[in-house]
Amino acid sequence: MAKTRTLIRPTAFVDSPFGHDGKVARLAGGLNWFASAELIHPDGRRELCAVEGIESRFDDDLAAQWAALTSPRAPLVLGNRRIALDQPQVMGIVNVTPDSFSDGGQFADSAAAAEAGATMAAAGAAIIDVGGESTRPGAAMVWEGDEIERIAPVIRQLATGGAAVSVDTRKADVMTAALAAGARLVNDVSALTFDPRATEVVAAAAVPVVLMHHLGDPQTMQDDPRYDDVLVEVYDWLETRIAAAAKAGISRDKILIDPGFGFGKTVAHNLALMNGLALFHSLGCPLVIGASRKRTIGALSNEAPADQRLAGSLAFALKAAEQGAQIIRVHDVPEAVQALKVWRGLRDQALTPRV
Ligand code: 8Y7
Repeated sequence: MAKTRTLIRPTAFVDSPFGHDGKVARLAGGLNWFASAELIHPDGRRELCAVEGIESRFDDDLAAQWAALTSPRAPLVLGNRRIALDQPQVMGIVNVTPDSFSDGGQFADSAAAAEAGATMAAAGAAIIDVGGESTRPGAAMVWEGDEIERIAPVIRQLATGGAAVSVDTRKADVMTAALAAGARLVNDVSALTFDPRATEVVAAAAVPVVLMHHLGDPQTMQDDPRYDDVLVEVYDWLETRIAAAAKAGISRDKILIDPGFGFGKTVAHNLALMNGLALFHSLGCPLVIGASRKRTIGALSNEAPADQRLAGSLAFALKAAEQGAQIIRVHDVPEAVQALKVWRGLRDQALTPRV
């Protein structure tokens, strides 16, 4: 894919903006300030630029990227809930599947699954993401009717109890059933590319949607994925998907983006995405990231199995927070919430002017 433009990746994060007027910029209205940006040129060249005076380098396109990068994100409205996006929020995972890779088959029935979701909400998860089809590498497809039967009662019970619920699905009919059951956010790992009717369902319901990058389909996505520059290619792909969704009538302020950790990526690709995550804020959408219990953690820790990847999951959650990710999708909610509260305490201390 030909790259024709320069991108801006925030880097050199500082503890505090105080005393650094004009030398630092605030990332997406959140808790992070940065002193430099890496300009990623079309030929792949990286150029480090101080924030001070960086405007002198801007053409119209870079000025628009900069405005998106440094403007606050509006709160996410899910039914009668408002989720502030000026700080990282936790999305708790409830998989109602017999074969999810890390927690498959853990629930005896829908009441037990809903109970687990309610416990996550009580522990501080802002959103509960309910899914009925495993999208792990090599997973088989699930028939819509089965998927609906698995998730609808769980969503209904959680929504009735007051939780903000998202539905993890790629299928229009499942989205429709989930929205009728009370889900208020669609999390589509195919970014509305899997089911030709999914876009209209989301547009008509006027609910927010997470558009996630992936390469290939779940059956084959881990067969030798290749990129020339994973960060730039995922960025361009998400930008194209945002434009397509907007053209189809989904309001831009209802679009969230996710680089799709583990979806058609090698360990090196995943790490490059995590290190460069702040780049994606110039797309102007809240950023969702899910690395919880994923294989990259095993690859970096002597092949620890999925149920022994909590510490690595927390390391990635903190890295994501540091790069301004607004929503962090996790299995282990109390642990992630605690880690982020400590991170938040550190940020608040640094952001309190000395007296
Ligand atoms: C992600 C996801 C999965 C992710 C978003 C798993 C459904 C595999 N991963 N949704 N879903 N982002 N937005 O490990 O990374 O949970 S399934």
